[in-house]
Amino acid sequence: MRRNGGQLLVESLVALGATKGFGVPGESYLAVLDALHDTAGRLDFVLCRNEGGAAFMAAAWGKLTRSPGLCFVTRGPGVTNASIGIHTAMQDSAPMIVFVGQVGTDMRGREAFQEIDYRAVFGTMAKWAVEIDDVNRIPEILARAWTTALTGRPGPVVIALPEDMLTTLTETAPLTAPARITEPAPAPAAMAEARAMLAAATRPLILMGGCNWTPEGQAALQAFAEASDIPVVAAFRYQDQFDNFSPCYAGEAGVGMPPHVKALIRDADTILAVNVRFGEMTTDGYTLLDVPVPVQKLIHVHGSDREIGKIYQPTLGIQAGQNAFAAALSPVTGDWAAWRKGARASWMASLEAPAQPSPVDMVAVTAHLRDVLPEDAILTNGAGNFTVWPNKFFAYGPQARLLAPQSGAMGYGLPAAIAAKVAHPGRTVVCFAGDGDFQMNCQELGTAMQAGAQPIVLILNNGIYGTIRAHQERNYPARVSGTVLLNPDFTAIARAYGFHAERVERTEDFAAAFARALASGTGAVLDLVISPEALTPRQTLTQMRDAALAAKETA
Ligand SMILES: Cc1ncc(C[n+]2csc(CCOP(=O)(O)OP(=O)(O)O)c2C)c(N)n1
Ligand SMILES: [Mg+2]
Repeated sequence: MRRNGGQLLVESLVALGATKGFGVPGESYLAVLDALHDTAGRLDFVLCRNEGGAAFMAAAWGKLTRSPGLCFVTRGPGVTNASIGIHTAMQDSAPMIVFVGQVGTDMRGREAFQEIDYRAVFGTMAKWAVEIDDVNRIPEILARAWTTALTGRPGPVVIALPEDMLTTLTETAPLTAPARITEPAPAPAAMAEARAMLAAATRPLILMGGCNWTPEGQAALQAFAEASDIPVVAAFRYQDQFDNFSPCYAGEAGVGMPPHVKALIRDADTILAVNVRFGEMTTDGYTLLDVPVPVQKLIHVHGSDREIGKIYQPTLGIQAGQNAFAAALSPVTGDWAAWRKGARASWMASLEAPAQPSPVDMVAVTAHLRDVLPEDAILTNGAGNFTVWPNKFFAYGPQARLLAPQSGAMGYGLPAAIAAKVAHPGRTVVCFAGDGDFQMNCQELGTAMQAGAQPIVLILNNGIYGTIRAHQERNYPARVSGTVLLNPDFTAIARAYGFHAERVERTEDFAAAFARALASGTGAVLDLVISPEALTPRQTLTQMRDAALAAKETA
């Protein structure tokens, strides 16, 4: 049977198991759009408003589903818009494939209209960037992209599709199924050594994170931690990967790291790091672990040889998939019960904070959400100080999920929430957004409306780019520059897109407003009035400024 390149690509994607793709159309890949006409109901094209939103949706899909998130965009301006999601998927180690239209091969290399050299531009931003020149090689290259996105350290792949290649007819058969690839399992000798190191420890710690955990792998790691009574810290924005209700869970090593988590990492004598990509967030700017040889004994387990030894020379490196590794663990015993208990108590205490100087008090709001959200709720956020609430004041059980970018990209939360709703229409999805953060991608409310994938959005509206204002007050106190926002009526915008919308001006009104949001069936936007003073849970903006002014005077 003869098909064109677009049909060969789309039929192969269906065979690989793809069910949704997020994109913005372009004349550069009409043959793909045409092939998608025939796969509605099997592989659906979710029409987005900006490629930045589409790419964030695909990146979030990859993180949520353990299958590559698919993004379809046009050349030049389309893919440059999408680059923020490619960068985010890379930093998150999330599986993703971006399909980009490319100018025809007869035009290439002349700086044709909207031409980009994808290998050069995305060669360092993505895990792999490739162009398919020969229509007959679509199945081969697509299969490699799928495997590349998913295995080792997962990540984004960019595939450029020249226009004439897509319209060329071919007899080549599409793929029929994904490759079955097992995770690399740890060698028994390495497991024995790891066990001996842990058994010899006095203050052992497990650091875990990353994508592609299976429920079995998570349960195995939890069973090991609990049977061995070892505290567990989650890497930056991966706290949903370990049951926070386990007596071993002790907090997140992320931005704004709580003092007790810093102390745990610094004072541990043996750290078992599983599926963790080390970075400054996880190490408090490389201060908790010395580069390149930490004082702590380090067992680093990762599926990719390129992560082990990248920054830290481990005492023992084990190249293995995290689920296979977890399955091979057997409990150790030691005299560290007080260490684990102390870690857990500190985390529990960190969920408390003083009443906030704000019309809507987020301490009360998050406490309420912990009570009322279903166990399988999905929370999302972009970047800003507001992220402290979903990141530090929520407890993620085994079914709850957090979609939050390790890249610190503003604007991720809303598209991620839409992708989550597309993946799981029946689950409650709550996006936390700052007023600045929300306006990075609020046009995607249109995508949500059209796809029938409407989450609940909480806008923490403080009238400022709070994070930057905080840095400003610390470094240049009382000199506010470029950080004050004049905001629109967010509820009017939300209503225009068919969402239920309310402005919440007092803490005591939140519970009822949230109940109406849950019941609305249309998705909802709650515009929460937050004082700029309540920028961090334990220090006001004025305290920040005063401390910096006082430090300047004594300097
Ligand atoms: C795409 C992008 N642009 C700029 C930044 C820098 N940045 C980080 S946080 C922030 C302010 C966030 O403001 P808002 O969403 O209102 O949250 P708040 O800090 O006020 O809670 C900015 C500008 C970023 N991280 N990402
Ligand atoms: Mg703000």
